[in-house]
Amino acid sequence: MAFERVKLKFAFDALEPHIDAKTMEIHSEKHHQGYTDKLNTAVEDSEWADYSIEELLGMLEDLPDDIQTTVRNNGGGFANHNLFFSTLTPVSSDGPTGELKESIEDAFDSFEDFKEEFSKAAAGQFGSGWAFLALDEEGELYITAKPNQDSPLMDNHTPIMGIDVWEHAYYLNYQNKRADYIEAFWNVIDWEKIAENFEKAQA
Ligand code: MN3
Repeated sequence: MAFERVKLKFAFDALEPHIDAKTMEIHSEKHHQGYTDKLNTAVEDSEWADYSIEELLGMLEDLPDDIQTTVRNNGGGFANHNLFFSTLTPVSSDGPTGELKESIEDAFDSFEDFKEEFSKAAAGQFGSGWAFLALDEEGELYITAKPNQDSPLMDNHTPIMGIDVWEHAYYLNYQNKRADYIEAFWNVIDWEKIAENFEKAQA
């Protein structure tokens, strides 16, 4: 079965003024769709189409040379944007609660410290890429930045939250001011969905 991208649960303009409608539309309908289409084209009619995206990205070096780079870039883009778009919401709460909150405080001392470290990773990623909150093989939370469309899935870790810092994610509204976009991102995070990702990753 072909890979299908996560669709937005809200209107393109629902995240304004934090993320503008045009950016959401192009990002979701064009960029994310483009990664998805290219991933599907690369694996169609092959045994690789039967694997999950998590499996494919976790075994990149086992893939044939002629599709490895395409799966890395477009499979990575497919997975990263599924995570990104599924964890955005127009009705964001102040932050995590319950077990996720406790685990974040255990790992980063406080939610404020976590926020600061995550924002710093996103701001510090040179050029196009992402910052993630992920679980390692021990189930420990950590923050990492990755270039291009690379993902913690490529280390067989599980990302539960991510911010896209490619210019296509913010340039229309923020131009060169990536820090302002990162600051605005904290207003549109779906903490319930991230808690759900956290729970699944631990299982
Ligand atoms: Mn993007």
